[in-house]
Amino acid sequence: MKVTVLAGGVGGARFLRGLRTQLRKAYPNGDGGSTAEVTAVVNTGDDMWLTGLRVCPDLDSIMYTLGGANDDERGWGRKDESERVSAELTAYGVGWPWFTLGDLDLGTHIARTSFLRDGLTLTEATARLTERWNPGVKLLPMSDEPVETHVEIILDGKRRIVHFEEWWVKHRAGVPAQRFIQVGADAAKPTPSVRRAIEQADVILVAPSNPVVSIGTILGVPGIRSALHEARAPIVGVSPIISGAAVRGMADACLTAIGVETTAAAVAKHYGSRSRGGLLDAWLIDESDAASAPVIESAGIRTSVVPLWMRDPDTSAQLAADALAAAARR
Ligand code: GDP
Ligand code: FO1
Ligand code: CA
Repeated sequence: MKVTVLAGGVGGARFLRGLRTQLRKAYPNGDGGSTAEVTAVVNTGDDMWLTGLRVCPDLDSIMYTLGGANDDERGWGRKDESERVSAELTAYGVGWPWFTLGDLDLGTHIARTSFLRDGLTLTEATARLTERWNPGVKLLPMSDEPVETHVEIILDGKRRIVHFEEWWVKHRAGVPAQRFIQVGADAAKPTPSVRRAIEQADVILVAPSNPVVSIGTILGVPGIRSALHEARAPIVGVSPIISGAAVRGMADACLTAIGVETTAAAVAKHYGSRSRGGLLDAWLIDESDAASAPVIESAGIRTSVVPLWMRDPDTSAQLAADALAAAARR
């Protein structure tokens, strides 16, 4: 059984951790692992060059979470982290003073940059980095070409275009976004591994990730949407919105910017039914949103009502089980 998951950072990571647990239970290999193969196609739109290093926030959130090294309280970066190097960089005026690269995390960025400078693709560099963490999931950047999400904002009356992280972290998404721009997307393509993961999957899951700047960015790589449309596997999405709110983080600011309401039904309609040219065959919504099921069904998307809060490893595994069950109900 091959499962392919479209994923952003924190929501993607928690969902993948649950999926890994669930597949070990449902398809045990007798050795604590699973005979099922999971491939994550990960957003790289948050990536940037910073202090001379290539930083890939979503890939790292997933790698650290599956490797048991993530700072789960903060949501990103390494647990037991220190920030001595970052303080030095700030003293030199290098990097973004509002964006902290921890000492252990910097090790990852230095290693990645070293691999890239040796001529490895980002896909190859990611494989080399993840070897050490034994994630039990194959991590694939959505593309080997750089794609960076930039945001148009109006600051002090002036129109400015800033990197997504500047809007997200420095401004805490508090300045309204006028639009998102995927710099480099025109020249980007899905890697052969991403194409294979989509074509050969038995099930495709859309993690409860940011619909605009995580999943939307993946779908913006020319060729990915059509590959998904033609895939033989059912495509099941999990709503990142519960009771009209982004569970963690500021996804509502992204939805507002593209004119989509912050509701499970509006996000489902935004993705669209695959039978009508969109993305989804089925959509999981929370029990608190059960009343919106008929409206989603009438948009041509089968709807399952289940608990969507990933409170801990058990609830995340149950959510993954529910997504797999929805996929089996074709
Ligand atoms: P990011 O790249 O770190 O912002 O992470 P993602 O794009 O993968 O996911 C962020 C989104 O995940 C948030 O905006 C939430 O809407 C969603 N999310 C976080 N925790 C949960 C949860 O427990 N359940 C559900 N259904 N969604 C969640
Ligand atoms: N988020 C913050 O709120 N503040 C930071 O200083 C910060 C540093 C950082 C460094 C490496 C990394 O991989 C992620 C980091 N994040 C930080 C998280 C990141 O900004 C975002 O939450 C994601 O990119 C959104 O997907
Ligand atoms: Ca992200």
